[in-house]
Amino acid sequence: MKVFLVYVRDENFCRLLPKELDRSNSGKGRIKVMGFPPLGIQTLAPVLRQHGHRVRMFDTCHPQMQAEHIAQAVAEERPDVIALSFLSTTTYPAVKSLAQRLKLGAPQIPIIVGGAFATMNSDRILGDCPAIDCVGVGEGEELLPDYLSNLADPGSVAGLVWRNGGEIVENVLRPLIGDLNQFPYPDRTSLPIDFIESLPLDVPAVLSLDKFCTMQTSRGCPYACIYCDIPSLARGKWRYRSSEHVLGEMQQLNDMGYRSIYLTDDHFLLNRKRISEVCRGIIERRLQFQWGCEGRVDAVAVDQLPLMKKANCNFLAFGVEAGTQKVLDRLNKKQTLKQVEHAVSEAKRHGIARVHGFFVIGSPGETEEDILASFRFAARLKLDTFGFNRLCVYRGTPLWQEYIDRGIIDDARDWDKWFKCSDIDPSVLSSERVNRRRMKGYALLFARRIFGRPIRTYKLLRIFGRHMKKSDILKLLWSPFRRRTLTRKPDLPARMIELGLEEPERGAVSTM
Ligand code: B12
Ligand code: SF4
Repeated sequence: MKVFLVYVRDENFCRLLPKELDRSNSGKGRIKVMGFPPLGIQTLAPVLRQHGHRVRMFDTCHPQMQAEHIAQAVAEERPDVIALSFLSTTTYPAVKSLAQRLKLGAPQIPIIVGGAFATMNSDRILGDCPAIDCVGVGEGEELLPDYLSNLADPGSVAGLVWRNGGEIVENVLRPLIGDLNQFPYPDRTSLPIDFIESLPLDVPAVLSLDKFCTMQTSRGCPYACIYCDIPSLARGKWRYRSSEHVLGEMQQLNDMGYRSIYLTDDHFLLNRKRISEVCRGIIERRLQFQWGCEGRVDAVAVDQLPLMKKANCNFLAFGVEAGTQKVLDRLNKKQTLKQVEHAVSEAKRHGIARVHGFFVIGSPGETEEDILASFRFAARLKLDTFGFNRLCVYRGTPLWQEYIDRGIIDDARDWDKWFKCSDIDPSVLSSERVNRRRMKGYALLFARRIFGRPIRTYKLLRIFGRHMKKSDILKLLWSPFRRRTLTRKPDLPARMIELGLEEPERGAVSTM
């Protein structure tokens, strides 16, 4: 069968590399993009080929892979199935409009969608968008080939949610894949796109012009932070590929010339032994790339950090989240400030070049003083970079359920939205106050950095300065103080819209 695999992007998180930065040679017909590769479709393509299917991939970050081009390719090549892949709530409107367009041109070709948001909202999507014929819930490696073999009998495909006439049918849940080592490595060559190691921000922040890709060595996370839907997506399990399988892929990437790899694992740092095996393998094989990953501070196998450094790990991102224990506990983060300090200082002591801290502000119960405490805490830590985002709530998280229980969110009407907590929750400071505190906090943090650690700050700016214009570095430094304009702004819950409220009724709804 012929299958079109289309990755639909959130355009806030990718950019074409500006011409003036495009110094190295790309192959003929290839473009350069600052962003993350579409690992979902790159993973599924070779699996489908192994089953004997022909696959064509599209990624909407490519200027020649926009809705009209995909529609034209559908008309010319008449694939048997169109599979749309996307990650988050923010991309759903684009997926819907693409599905409608493709369906209009080729009503007989089935359209199946999958990915994190689709998994959490399968029945709602089918109820909402007639152009989409079915949703694949969860991992696609076994589900998609099964679906292709049973196009005439969708009822037999575990994990499929589909439309039987007017009725939405949810088949039995497909079990999680037991052995993640059984699949071929992702296809990173068929798309005519070279991804550049960069921060996908509104200012082009290119970190290196090295060949860059992402890789996933494990899936899931056993924790239950209230704002995260990974535990629900991965059913509370952490599953991993063997170190040999991971090293095989790393060897391939190394031989293909990749020199920068980002591990998109939800929690890479969970298993000491595995980290050790992977790192030793990288060292023994003399693999050339630099790599980075994310993880929890309490899991850092401190004794592995020297080995990680030796194995060319140059970036570590920690979910720090807050600088007060009160807020950490409210978020059910199950970590202490002491653990944060320890992990960050050990990572720096062992020479990890860039240690990043993810923070959230505007959490339930957080005061202005708590926000400032987070900035002060960040200033004390030896972090190289940090991001302070306002806490958001997505369907599938414990916080979403809490908001339903508190009467803030109406699941039936709000399911396809995402919210900044400060816009909807009366127990959260108003967005205006959060933003004001953030500006103050950033000013404090920058001042402490520049005057307290001038050499480190200079070195860091030099990393950015290698590929960025001075004016862009200034813009980047200034960006925390500017208002960001997202293509799709967060919504308000149906209840607030109905009542004509632009702010939650602070004090009127009970807090938990
Ligand atoms: C890397 C990453 C990013 C990267 C972007 C990656 C990219 N390609 O553009 C960056 C940092 C830019 C990013 C940004 C954002 N992200 Co993000 N991201 C991730 C992360 C950590 C890994 C994604 C990944 O590489 N997975 C590996 C591949 C192999 O998995 P996959 O794509 O899911 O594909 C598998 C299945 O889903 C399925 N599948 C996929 N497509 C299809 C299609 C069909 C037809 C079928 C049957 C199956 C199928 O099969 C694949 C193999 O099993 C995930 C967490 C996660 N575990 O998924 C969060 C995650 C997807 N992101 C999330 C969010 C919220 C965002 C942002 C909105 C954050 C923000 N507010 O700024 C933005 C918007 C992203 C967007 N829409 O493009 C949430 C989504 C929650 C939700 N309900 O919406 C997640 C789940 C994280 C979380 N903790 O909640 N993200
Ligand atoms: S935020 Fe991180 S630690 Fe918390 S549940 Fe999600 S993946 Fe796990």
